[in-house]
Amino acid sequence: MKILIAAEMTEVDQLRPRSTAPLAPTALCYYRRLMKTGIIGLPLVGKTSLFRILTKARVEARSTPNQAHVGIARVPDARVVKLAEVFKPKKITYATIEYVDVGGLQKDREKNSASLVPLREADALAHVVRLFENPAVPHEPGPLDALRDIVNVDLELILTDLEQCAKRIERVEKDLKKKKESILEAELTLLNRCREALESEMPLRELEFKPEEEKMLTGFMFLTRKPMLYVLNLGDDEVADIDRIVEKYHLEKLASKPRTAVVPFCGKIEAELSELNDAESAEMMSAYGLAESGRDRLIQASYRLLGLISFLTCGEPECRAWTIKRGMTAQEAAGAIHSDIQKNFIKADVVNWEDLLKAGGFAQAREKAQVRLEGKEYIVQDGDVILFRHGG
Ligand SMILES: Nc1nc2c(ncn2[C@@H]2O[C@H](COP(=O)(O)OP(=O)(O)OP(=O)(O)O)[C@@H](O)[C@H]2O)c(=O)[nH]1
Ligand SMILES: [Mg+2]
Repeated sequence: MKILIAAEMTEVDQLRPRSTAPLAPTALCYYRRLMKTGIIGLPLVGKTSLFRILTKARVEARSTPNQAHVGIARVPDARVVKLAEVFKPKKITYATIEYVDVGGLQKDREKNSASLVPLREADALAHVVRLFENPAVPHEPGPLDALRDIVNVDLELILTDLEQCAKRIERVEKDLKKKKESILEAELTLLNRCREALESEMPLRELEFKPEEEKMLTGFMFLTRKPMLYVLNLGDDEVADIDRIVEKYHLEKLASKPRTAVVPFCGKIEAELSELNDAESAEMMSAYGLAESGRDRLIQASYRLLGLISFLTCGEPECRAWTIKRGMTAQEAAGAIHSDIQKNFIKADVVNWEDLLKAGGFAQAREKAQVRLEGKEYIVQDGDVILFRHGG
């Protein structure tokens, strides 16, 4: 038996870089690829500006339907920063998520199909809703109206899913006429339920499915099944009201729907902040009365909406946040580091990050009996600091 320290984890990880190819969607390997959020919205609402702010990528203004921008954002994590003050590691590594920026949705549904391809592969969607006035930048639907734009874009996604659903129903019905198969019958029942919801303009993310149904739906990559983050892109004159924006635009009902979140954001201010150093941006934020950066809030909201949490590893070589799905066991979480550690898992030493920080190190936390020895079925909590014991 040996206790794995952070240095070994990093080496193992570097020796066998993770594949970026899509993996089978089983719970165990789900998190070993980057989780992806697709940015959508009407034309000229600030999608690419948001993409630039999130990923700090320098991309040109417009992405075309066939040329999506793809970039990675670091998930801000104050816990890792604070722990690094104690462990003074050579390296800090944050969790990451991916964003994809596609062209604006058009009225012509045919033209949209190319934009929608990269979105199908996304794990969640972020819909940028324009609420900033800018006479130099037209807004085709007319005067600003958040709810109207949300309903229209959702309808576009609903119609796309409905088309796909109807096509598959037709195919399954044909096959069933030739030969009765219980698996096809189950699929037909499920698809009919989806069609019914879509026909009543309800996105599939609002439906509850059993795990086996969920599995059946995975292959369809329905757009309205993906968790949805509505990003309200405010004008800078509204930033003082940022905490009351959801009520101001009567979006409370929307915000309370399942697998849905609403985050107000001021693209113009955030774009300026992203050009500044830490001290300057803190000064600018306080001038606007902002408690935290919108960029950080948005990335964290994306992370949560994807159902992700982070556990941490701390040592002299590296303090690191690792991504797992909420509800994963200690043994499954070990697989985020390396499949061998998962396979040969014995036990996990677990301590809450804040207890570790207050104690000032593992030895001190052990003395206070704050480090628990957990087995493979332990459900990992967000912010757990873990040392895996493994054989092999
Ligand atoms: N005033 C103001 N202007 C903005 C804001 N966000 C974007 N713009 C301007 O709006 C225009 C379009 O911004 P983009 O980020 O390219 O919008 P987009 O949604 O990616 O546009 P398409 O990809 O062409 O659909 C640019 O001229 C931006 O400078 C904002 O928050 N406030
Ligand atoms: Mg764009």
